[in-house]
Amino acid sequence: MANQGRSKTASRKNSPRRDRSPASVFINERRLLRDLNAISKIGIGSGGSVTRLVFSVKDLRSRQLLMHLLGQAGLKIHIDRIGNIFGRLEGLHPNAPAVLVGSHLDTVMHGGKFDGTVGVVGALEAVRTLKEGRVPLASPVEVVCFVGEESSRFGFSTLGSSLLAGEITFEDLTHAVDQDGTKLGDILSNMGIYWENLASLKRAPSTLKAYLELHIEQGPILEAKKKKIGVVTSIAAPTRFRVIFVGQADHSGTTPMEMRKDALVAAAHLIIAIEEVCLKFSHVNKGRVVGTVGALKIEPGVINAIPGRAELSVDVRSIKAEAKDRVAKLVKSKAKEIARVRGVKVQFLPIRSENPVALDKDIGSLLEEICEDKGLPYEIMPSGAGHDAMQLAKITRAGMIFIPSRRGISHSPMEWSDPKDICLGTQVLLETIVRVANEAL
Ligand code: HGY
Ligand code: MN
Ligand code: MN
Repeated sequence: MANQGRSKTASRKNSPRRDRSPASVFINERRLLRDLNAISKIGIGSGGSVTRLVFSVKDLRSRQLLMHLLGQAGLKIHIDRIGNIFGRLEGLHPNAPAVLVGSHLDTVMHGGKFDGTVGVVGALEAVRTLKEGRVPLASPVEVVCFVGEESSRFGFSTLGSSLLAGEITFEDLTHAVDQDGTKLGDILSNMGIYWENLASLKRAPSTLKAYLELHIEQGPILEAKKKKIGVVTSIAAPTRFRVIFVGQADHSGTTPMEMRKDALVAAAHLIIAIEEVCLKFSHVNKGRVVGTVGALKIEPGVINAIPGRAELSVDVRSIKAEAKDRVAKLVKSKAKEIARVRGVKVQFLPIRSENPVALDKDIGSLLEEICEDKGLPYEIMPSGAGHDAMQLAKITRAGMIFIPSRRGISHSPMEWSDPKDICLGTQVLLETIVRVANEAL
């Protein structure tokens, strides 16, 4: 969903006064891009795509490299029970709530080099630079890499940050299953995480001062408007579920057309209907809604048998909760009508339904201030993509910085951001960390 944005003209309303002197240190651009390239090489495949699905060997390898880099930077490493990685830089007041800065390293299947990785490596470079420059920080600062931000493997997104925010119950994981039938709940149990101790993964909000995330826009607005920075106001949220049509597997040669109960044809009608419903909701003010069927499983899935079973994944998103819920409901009633007309059965398996999240206005004002002080053209805008910040926003003040995506492309080997923009975004992140960490406690 393209992010709608607005340029800020009038100078900002009276946000709290802060020390506005620019940071006295500058990131090491060569080192930042070196680390970005090193991590991006892990999981590289055909056509320059990157695949690091959560809990895969490639995902774990990228996290190993990150831990090596955090150690090299002299940060104190901590890993929580699900595997979220933290690299801590102590502040003048070690018991003060910490500023968390980071993102994720797992990717979609055949994804790009920048989604998530820019935010983790940018956070590392900013904090490493602050440490080297001995910049006084009242609060501690922690680089964080969250586990399983992408929903690609289990249909369940922002796993590590949701657990940290205490936002998951074991029921939520019921239908979180991958293509091979591996259940997310089983993986967690093997890690010693059960419903009884799920709450123990929650980080006490009192230990957090704020969360900051640098991320590629994954949309076309910044490039189209020739802006360098996106100040993110809110994050769209998904309602995700699986739809299973069950008809009758049969002989593709002997079964007359009028006698078929073809589950795949039913699914095809629903896929078209989802596009039609979402196009009707494409009016921005009513709350643009996007709907995607990204995965389809057919049984028996052979050339000479009529599909008896078709399972499709549905991902409906909007920045407006009521619009999203309305479309999700329409999709389900459409599926029931298709099933009735075509004489097949239909079943719905809920995965997760979340509400859009507003980010912290004060951090937003701070980001505007920094962009104005640096003379950077910026855009105030929502995010159509989901991010770990949407979970952190539930337990602390959260802010996001976007940098442009070429032609708005993401979740594809074509995903690309200009190294100059990555460096600029990282410097803005560094300045933001300093000001938030030194805000009056
Ligand atoms: O799927 C998303 O919105 C994000 O890229 N994880
Ligand atoms: Mn993504
Ligand atoms: Mn991401």
